[in-house]
Amino acid sequence: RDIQLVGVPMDSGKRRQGCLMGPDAYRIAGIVGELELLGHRVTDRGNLAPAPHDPDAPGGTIFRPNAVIGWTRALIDAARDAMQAGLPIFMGGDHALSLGSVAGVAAQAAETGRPQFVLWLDAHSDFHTPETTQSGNLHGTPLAYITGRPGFDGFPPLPCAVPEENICIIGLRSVDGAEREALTASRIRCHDMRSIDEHGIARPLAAFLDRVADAGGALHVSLDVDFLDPGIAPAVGTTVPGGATFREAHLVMEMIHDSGLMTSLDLVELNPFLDERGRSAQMMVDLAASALGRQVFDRPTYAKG
Ligand code: DIR
Ligand code: MN
Ligand code: MN
Ligand code: MN
Repeated sequence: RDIQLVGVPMDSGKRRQGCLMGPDAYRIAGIVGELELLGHRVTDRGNLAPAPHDPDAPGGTIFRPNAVIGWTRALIDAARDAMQAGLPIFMGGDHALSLGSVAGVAAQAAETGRPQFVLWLDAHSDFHTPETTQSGNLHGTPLAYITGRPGFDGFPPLPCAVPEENICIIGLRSVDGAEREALTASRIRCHDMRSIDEHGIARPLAAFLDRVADAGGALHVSLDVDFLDPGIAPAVGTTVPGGATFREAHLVMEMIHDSGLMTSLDLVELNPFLDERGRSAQMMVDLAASALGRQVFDRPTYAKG
């Protein structure tokens, strides 16, 4: 496949700084070579910059809203462009980049007549609006923006909302009150860590992949470092204990590969300043490689649920 690496050194989605070093950490961890080894053509499109935006006043309840708006604007265009050239991997940068990456790929899918699906691998549900957020950090809001929830004044109008029923979240273990209420009222499929403990991670994923396949959908995968257990990926500002294990995470990626459905990927929230000799960056590159075909033996179809 033609893989398009898009560096997104975005740090304005939350107060703890360091994610702007993410794209370079993935490069140094060898993402280009690893994907080329799998037979892909890889183009590194370099790092994106935000669109011109008003300066953010210090203080305020929301952290750097105008910067996030500038990034969202730039990302919608960049995502559409990169989708036309191949399979984009958005190398973050914090999770606020997904306001733009998902909005852009969904717009592109709509143009080719394909419904957009989103697999959200995260400890958090990121379903706050700027009105319900308690932290004021917009990295907690992308799923609300891309499903068209109100409250995103000043943000680019959403070219094409993602239907709630086309979204599956796996890995949940930190959901705020307002998010829980909104999620319960929504048609988003949610799988918390308890349900993974009880039923395993393969079954809900296989069921979701079947739905994407049946619909002929485009599949965006958004991988937050904090989906993983902090023991295998410490380099994220919002670690939550009890995350996906090494094997659970790789199985998810291997099943995504076998499905042949993934059309775009976010690697988000890596903060190299918090890493231990690059091991979290390496972990994320290895997971991207699994999603793009690294395996021991070929498996023609993923195990159906
Ligand atoms: C929290 C944390 N729910 C917030 N969100 C994070 O700031 O709204 N998402 N870390 O990945
Ligand atoms: Mn997140
Ligand atoms: Mn998270
Ligand atoms: Mn949630």
